[in-house]
Amino acid sequence: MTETVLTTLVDGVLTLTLNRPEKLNSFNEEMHLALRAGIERAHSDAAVRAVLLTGSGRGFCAGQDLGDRDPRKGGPAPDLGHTLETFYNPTLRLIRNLQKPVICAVNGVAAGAGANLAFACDIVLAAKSAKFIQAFAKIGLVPDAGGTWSLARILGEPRAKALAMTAEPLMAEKAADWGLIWKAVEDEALLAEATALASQLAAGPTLGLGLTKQLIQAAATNSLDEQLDLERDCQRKAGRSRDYAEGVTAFLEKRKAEFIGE
Ligand code: LHQ
Repeated sequence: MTETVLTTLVDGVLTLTLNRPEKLNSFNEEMHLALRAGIERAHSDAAVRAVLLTGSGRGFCAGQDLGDRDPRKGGPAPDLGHTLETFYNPTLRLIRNLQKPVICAVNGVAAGAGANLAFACDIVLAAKSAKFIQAFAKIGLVPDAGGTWSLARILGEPRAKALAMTAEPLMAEKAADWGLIWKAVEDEALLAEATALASQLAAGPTLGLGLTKQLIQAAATNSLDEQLDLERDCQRKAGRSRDYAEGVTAFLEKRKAEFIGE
């Protein structure tokens, strides 16, 4: 049977490739579980120092597989809240809580929960031809997979509401202009550029990068006082890491630091 998520580990980069290209990598149960297993591995496997998430074929991810619950078949209405609680929400939380960088390479259309999955990642690169669509309004749903949270925080209410209510596609370059993603790159360059970035981060001071992620995420809800305290605590941890000692030693010896991630 074809694997719904292709997994490789090279030089500390765990690449997870959504792999249902004929369905634009929309999520069925199997792909949900496979993606979650990949992120769980990133949590537990010290050899993983960065994650790269991308899609195979011409799309990144078209959200939930709508064929899975065909209303024409009749029966009671599905409990979509249960689907979120069981599948999407645990994965979103795992990505946000992972103390390692998660890079997303959006290789093509990202629709519905597929778009919002990308926005949950730490650094998002997208092919210039890629577009982001809050497709939910077209099928009577609300944005999920953290979309209302990300869009409102990153874009503010006016743009978040317009994107969500119109389901108008947002092209990659505009998404970058609006600060929703890190950058839009030429289609042919996407994978190489995203892999190079992931490799660079995987060779970085993983503990410090993880703490940096934690700090920036906490800033949205912390007061300045709380954030200053948290920075103190995180810097204390970072200052005790082997990578800090190596970084300063390498600087003094005028050589490139060799971080081990601890
Ligand atoms: C698909 C899908 C798809 C199945 C393309 N399903 N086959 C959470 C809780 C529980 C349930 C509900 O959902 C959620 C969260 C969500 O994500 S809701 C939002 C679900 N996603 C959408 O509404 C997007 C649906 N797809 C589209 O609007 C279009 O396919 C886009 C705009 C993504 C791409 O358009 P095109 O480039 O024109 O491609 P296409 O439409 O021709 O799609 C290619 C194939 O992929 C096609 O199959 P076929 O056999 O005809 O070649 C589509 O049926 C299939 N596909 N999305 N979500």
